Amino acid sequence: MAEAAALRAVRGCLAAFPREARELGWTESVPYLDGPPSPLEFYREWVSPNKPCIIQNAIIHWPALKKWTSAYLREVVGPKVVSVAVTPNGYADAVFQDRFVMPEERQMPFADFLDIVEKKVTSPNVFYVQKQCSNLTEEFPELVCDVQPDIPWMSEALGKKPDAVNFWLGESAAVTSLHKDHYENLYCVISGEKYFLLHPPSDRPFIPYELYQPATYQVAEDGSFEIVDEKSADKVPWIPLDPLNPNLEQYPEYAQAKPLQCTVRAGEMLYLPSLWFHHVQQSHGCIAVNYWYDMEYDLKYSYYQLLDCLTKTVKGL
Ligand SMILES: O=C(O)CCC(=O)C(=O)O
Repeated sequence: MAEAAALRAVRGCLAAFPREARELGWTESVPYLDGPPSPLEFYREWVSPNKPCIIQNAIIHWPALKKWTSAYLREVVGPKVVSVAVTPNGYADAVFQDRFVMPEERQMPFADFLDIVEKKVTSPNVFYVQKQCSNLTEEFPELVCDVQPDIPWMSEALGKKPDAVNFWLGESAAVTSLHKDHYENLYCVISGEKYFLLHPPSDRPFIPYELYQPATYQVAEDGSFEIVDEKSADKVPWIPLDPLNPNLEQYPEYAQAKPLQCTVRAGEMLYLPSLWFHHVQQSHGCIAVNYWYDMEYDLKYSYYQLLDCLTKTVKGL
């Protein structure tokens, strides 16, 4: 009996925690800075308190903003074979049919990919250059000189260089499902717009996770997609919920979570702090580059682990 009462008390604390954290820390919308901050200021005002912001006038001098037209990209990287995530529905790395399904990683000339994005060639599938793992430097080194290899004030603030610099170009139907990671993420939009839906780490008690069999999309001979299990791989914990259309009958706690939504426009940079949940969409053909700086595995990380562990325990996952 005493144990049941203790469990109820822990559940109550977890349910109250997101609101308490919100009242202390977050605003209703993502604030704007009108220029790049000093390293110390950025660390003190944003990284240390783990708060997102949109920084204007930080990348407007980058040649990429003017140079990265379709014609230029075709000329510089058109013939190159690059990795493109292909899915039938726009969801790569997402829950589908009770599996965690990863995209087909198709190797194709970049110009063929541009033909699809520009609708010169039609395809029923959804294409997204989103390989991560520093695909800007690994797959598109010809483009690095049009941006920067790192963001100097961030590298100075954190005392390190980014672990990865990624290039993103995709169709509007390509969606990145809600997830979180351990990077301090500086997300720079070169052209078009990105649409972010964010939850602070403190919303963890309201965010459902389930364990899923990992699987990959594979194209069959007739061009249709099969979902093929990665049999030897461990199950993957992932968020099944679509925050734009949440199934509140199945996940009633999510009704209490309050997402922040923001649009990041060409020439702007979003600071997306580590451990924040994010769901990402874009305007058709949007191009972006982001910098992943590994987070500090400090007390913030340990507290999040505790919150995660308590949430899983009371939910029985
Ligand atoms: O731009 C996207 O589609 C996803 C970006 C993302 O999830 C990340 O950088 O962690």
